[in-house]
Amino acid sequence: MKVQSHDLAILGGSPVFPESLHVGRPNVGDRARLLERFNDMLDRRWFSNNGPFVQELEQRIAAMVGVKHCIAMCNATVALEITIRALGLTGEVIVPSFTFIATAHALQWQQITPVFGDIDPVTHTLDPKSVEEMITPRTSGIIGVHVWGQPCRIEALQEIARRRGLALMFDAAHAFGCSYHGQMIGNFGSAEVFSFHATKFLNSFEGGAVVTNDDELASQIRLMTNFGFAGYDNVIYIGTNGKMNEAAAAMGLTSLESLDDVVAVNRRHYAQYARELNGLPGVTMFSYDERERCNYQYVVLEIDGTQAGLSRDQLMEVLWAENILARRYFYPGCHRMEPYRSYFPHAGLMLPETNRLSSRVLILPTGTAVDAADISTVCQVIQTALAHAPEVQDVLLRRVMQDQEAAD
Ligand code: T4K
Repeated sequence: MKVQSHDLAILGGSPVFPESLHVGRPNVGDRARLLERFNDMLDRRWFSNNGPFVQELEQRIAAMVGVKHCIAMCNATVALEITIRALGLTGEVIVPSFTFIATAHALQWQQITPVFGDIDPVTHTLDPKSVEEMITPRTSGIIGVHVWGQPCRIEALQEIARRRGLALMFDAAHAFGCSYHGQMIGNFGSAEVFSFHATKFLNSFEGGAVVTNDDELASQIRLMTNFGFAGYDNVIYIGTNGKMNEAAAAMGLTSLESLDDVVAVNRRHYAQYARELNGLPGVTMFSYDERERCNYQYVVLEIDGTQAGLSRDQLMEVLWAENILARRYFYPGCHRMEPYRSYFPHAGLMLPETNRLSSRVLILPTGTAVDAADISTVCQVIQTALAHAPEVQDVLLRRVMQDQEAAD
């Protein structure tokens, strides 16, 4: 299908997709196997509290990542909260602002101040130089985020943490199945946290896990995840309820079994996007290191509005008009969301790269819910819109003026 300028919905045509094309559609895996597992679970009448599926999932993840301990949890946000607490973090902790809000909230939720470091424009992860600048006497730790599954500058962060006596952990929500210098993500810092949310590479509907090689930390986290119970009627620690249930673990196991297929699809889509968008002025695709293992779960564009002729937000309007629901992760940055915006109104002055990237980044649909024809259509919409940027600009500016008049 060739998309001409008069076909563009923003210029009066009909949307190319009659139904929404989402970023983050879950991968389903082997449905029959999942239902079989649900039946087993129902027959067993064991639905939660360290059931056999949870134990199997933990063992298989630990083996795949090559870590000593895996503690499955209800989601990555609670997993972050528990890990932060188990590590004894207090005062201030340095995190990127360019992350999902959960990274910052997991700290603030327990009265620890997230101090936002800037990012490296190449890796989109914490810039070690900025981390150094943010350290104060109140700093107790650093949380690096492997955004898009792209590993942080791990050695540099390790070196700072060691030299300054700080704890180091990683939010690896995006990075299941990824490696750094040949070693699987999950082995770095004191602990790493994966997300198995529906939109993630490995999905358990909702879920997450903490992985660590530290025996003591692992047993503390396990206790905290189950109210501090060390056996019936015996609470030996403060805890919460972070448990993964059996239905989630059944989905997690089924998803784990289809990961090779999912990564093959993601990789093919990533290569197709790279090919079909290649050479478009002002459009750069985030590229993954082919020497490492990678899940290719995110297709990330960076739009330079001056060169492209349309800003990221304008291009997004074009795509949404076609029912292509591209996303602006992680706009506008945690520091410009509440409560941080009110707490630290000037934080942005220290975050030029975060501000720049969050105004330029656009995530496109991938995964098993889209096919090669969908991707070609998405790419053609982008090409046609940019080739007719002045007309598109005109329509969008007129819309803004009309909206303003209506508001006055
Ligand atoms: N750290 C980082 C770096 C993270 O990115 C995240 C989560 C976390 C920590 C916390 O992990 P969890 O506590 O969630 O385990 C989505 C996800 O909800 C969120 O898990 C994820 N990061 C973030 C990057 O993306 P939203 O605000 O985009 O959610 P939502 O509901 O708009 O879903 C995204 C898209 O997926 C939609 O376009 C629709 C589609 N979708 C979603 C669901 C749930 C489906 O098609 N089917 C579905 O079942 O945050």
